[in-house]
This record gives sequence, C-alpha cells and structure tokens, in this order.
Amino acid sequence: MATWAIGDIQGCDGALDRLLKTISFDSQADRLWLVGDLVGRGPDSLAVLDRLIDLGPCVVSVLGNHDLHLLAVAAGVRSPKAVEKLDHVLAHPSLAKYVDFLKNQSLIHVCPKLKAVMTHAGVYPKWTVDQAVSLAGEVADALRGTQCDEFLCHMYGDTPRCWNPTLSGWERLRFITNTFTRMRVVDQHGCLDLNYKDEAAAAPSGLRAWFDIPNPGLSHYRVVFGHWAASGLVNQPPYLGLDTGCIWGGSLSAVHLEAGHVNIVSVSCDPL
Ligand SMILES: [Mn+2]
Repeated sequence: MATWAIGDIQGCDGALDRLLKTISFDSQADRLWLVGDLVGRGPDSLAVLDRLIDLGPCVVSVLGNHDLHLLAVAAGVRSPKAVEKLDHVLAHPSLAKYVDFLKNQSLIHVCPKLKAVMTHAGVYPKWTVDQAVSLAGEVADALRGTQCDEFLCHMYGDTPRCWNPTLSGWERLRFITNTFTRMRVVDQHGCLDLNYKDEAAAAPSGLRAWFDIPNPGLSHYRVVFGHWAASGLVNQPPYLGLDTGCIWGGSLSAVHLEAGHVNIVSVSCDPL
C-alpha cells in the first residue's frame, strides 16, 4: 500500500490520468492525497471531479481557492468567468453532487501515522497543528451549515491581514480561509500579503515565504502543500510544495509519502 500526494490538478484530467498510470495507482490498495485546486482554468474540471468521485474513499483532498470559487459560483454569489472553464460543471444536471463532494473536503488533513499534514496553501506560521485543525473546522462548519451561501459571499477579500485570536464572524472565517487557501508570503509581523505571487526566492525585502518562518508547532510533521506554481517544487524539509505548474504547461507531480526520501514522479502537461 502506498500513499501518493499529488499537486494542483486544476482540471487537467489528461495529465492526472497519465500520472496515475505512471505510478500504477491501485484504488483498492493505495491512497491518494490531493493538495486542492482540483478544478478551474484547465480543460476538463468535470472529468477530474467524476474521476475523483469514482475513485471513492481512497481519495483525500483539501480545498483550494479555485475549489471554493466553484462553490461560490454554484451558489450564485459570484459570476462565472470564461477563463475558469467551469461551464460544464455548472451546467451539469448533477451539479449538486459535485458541490456536495467539494463541501465535504476539509481545509487541512492530518495523518498521525505518516506524521504528515496537507493543506492547499500552507499552515500559518503562528499556528500549531492542533490549532490549525480546530480553525479549519470552523470554516468546514460554515461550508456545511445553513449559512453556507453567506459565508461564500463574505469569503472574498484580502483583509484582515493579521491574525488575532479575538477575530470573530466573517472576518475570522475569511482570515482562516485565506491562510489555508491563498497564503504565500508574510511580513515581519506575520501579516499576510496576498498580492505577491512570484517565486519565493524573489520576494521583496520584508516579505518571506510562510515556510521560511520557523514554526515549532509543526515539529515532527511533514507539511505537504500546493498553490505556489511560481515557486515550483519546494523540497525544504519538513515542507514539500507540489504545485509544479501543470496548468501553465509545467508538470503534474506525485510524491510517495511512505518513501524514506522525497520520491517525486512527474508527467509533463500541455500548455493551455
Ligand atoms: Mn491555489
């Protein structure tokens, strides 16, 4: 049995198919971890969702910003844009099934046995794993609750930039959602800068990648994430960034989590 973690798919079902064949993925024996952004921008988000639903319980995914965006558009609180290529999902008679599948994914997945944590963008440097799980649960409750559409409506925005445990209401949920799904760099006070999207190494002075800030709360855990295509593969123990830019004509990557070393398998992707 193997656990494979795969980077941002973003509707690239052809690449996902090739990658699963390359790693000889066996849905009866193996497990698949997905760092989120399953859909959006790529040619076939619908096929990705169908494939993942068909694969069943061997799939564990966390939600990315594009997945949440699909939920917001499906709820009618945001307008679809052609560039997202979500029309086939949104017009599908079984849209509710896809919405339900996404709403039942979390913002964080923790496996004590593998000593691994997975989120889409990262783990906020001031949070322990237990705190992160608890805070992610607040967003999961909002997504699955009766105020889901209101949450999706209030989810958008770059503020508050700084964490304060006394944050409440939509602002609290927005900060938590932004850290798990959009964070890349933080300033010296630990406040988010959600505008910077270039590679980590080129960050202007005063801004650092979230994974360059020591976080004793993550000790003994490997942290698997995606979202940062400009930085490509991040192999900086305990951090493992897997967005190798499939959507941009880069590659789709998988890593075998039980392997003693970082064993990366990649397939090349077609440019859009
Ligand atoms: Mn993303």
